Amino acid sequence: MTSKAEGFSTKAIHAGQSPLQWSHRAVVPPLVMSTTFQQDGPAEFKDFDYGRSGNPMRKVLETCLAALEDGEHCITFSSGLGATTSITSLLETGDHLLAGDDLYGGTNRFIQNCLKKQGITYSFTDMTKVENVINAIQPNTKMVWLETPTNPLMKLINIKDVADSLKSHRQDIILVVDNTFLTCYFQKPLELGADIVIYSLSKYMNGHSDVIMGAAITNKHDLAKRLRFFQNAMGIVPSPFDCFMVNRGLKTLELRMQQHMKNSLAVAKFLESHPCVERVFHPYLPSHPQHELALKQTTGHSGMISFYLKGDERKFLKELKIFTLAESLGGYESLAELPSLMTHASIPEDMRLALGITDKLIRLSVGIETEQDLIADIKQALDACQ
Ligand code: P1T
Repeated sequence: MTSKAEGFSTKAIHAGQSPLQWSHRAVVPPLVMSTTFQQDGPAEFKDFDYGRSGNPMRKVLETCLAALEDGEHCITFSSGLGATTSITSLLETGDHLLAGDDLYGGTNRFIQNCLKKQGITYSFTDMTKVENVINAIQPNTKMVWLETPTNPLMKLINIKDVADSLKSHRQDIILVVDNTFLTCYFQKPLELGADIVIYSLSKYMNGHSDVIMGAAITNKHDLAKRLRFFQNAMGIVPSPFDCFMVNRGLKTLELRMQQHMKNSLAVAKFLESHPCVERVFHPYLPSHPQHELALKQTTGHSGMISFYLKGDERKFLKELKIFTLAESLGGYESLAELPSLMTHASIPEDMRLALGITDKLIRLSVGIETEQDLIADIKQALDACQ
């Protein structure tokens, strides 16, 4: 691809995928399943030697993902939590990790259980106020970890403010931003000062709820080199077939995200108007406390909404016909779930309740079905749960 082609979808379709790269000129990147590659002599190989260390399809996907993020290096992993394992392996015994207080339940559980075993300490703080971050920094803090918007409360964290004040304070702290909820189509954390962007590619990036995968993207060569080493040495690699699927999913990321945005805003506005709904969280609603920051920091929002229900939550979830009751998010299909019992059940109860993750908090992943059908489905379930 020439350097002039800079449109998002042009990059998604062409970056690192010129048919000139392979002798048969296939337009769709070839899926190579081979786990090993012939060598001319011992340790004399071309691009690949063994499938865990690298393979053609993974290289295509990583090149495309780096281009979409406007980043230099992308390293993929067998899941989002695999990426988390690798990134936190940059820490040493005795280091401290400071994390946002509202995170995906699995990430929270990882921090509270797996880091301790390695002698790494951690604390959580509400990062919606940048001064909280600075006040919580300890002499041994080596990493700051945040999601924005947060899962499941859709709180926003000002990435640039956090990055600027961290760097003016201490240069050696690695700022990690989980961009799973918005993707590089709506938010570019590296441009705002993050050192590493982490993804669960299982969500919007793949977009079809049929692959579990994660990625780390960075402009820092030293960090990339170490993450690449962990990817291979720890063996947390994605399969060539899954890489093919995610690369294919990226082709429609722009179209899907536009439709997720349109549908989620329509559903959010409808929810706000319904008497059975207490409060709605969607950053592009003017009622969102950080709506101004959303307009400044992002170019749109995905299909993620959470809201407090006044009625019976089990009845509401049972009545839904088009929305499926299931964990996960970011696929073309609409999903609904109850974070307190599902995605965030692993968070200690006191922490969950202090955050406001009660049994009345419902999370929606609004898909790309027809807008009117989604609203009609929500309406009949709300009407029935009063
Ligand atoms: O599931 P996995 O690919 O390992 O990704 C973990 C992960 C990381 N970061 C965020 C923001 C996430 O939402 C997730 C996974 N989340 C769900 C499965 C969920 O339903 O919220």
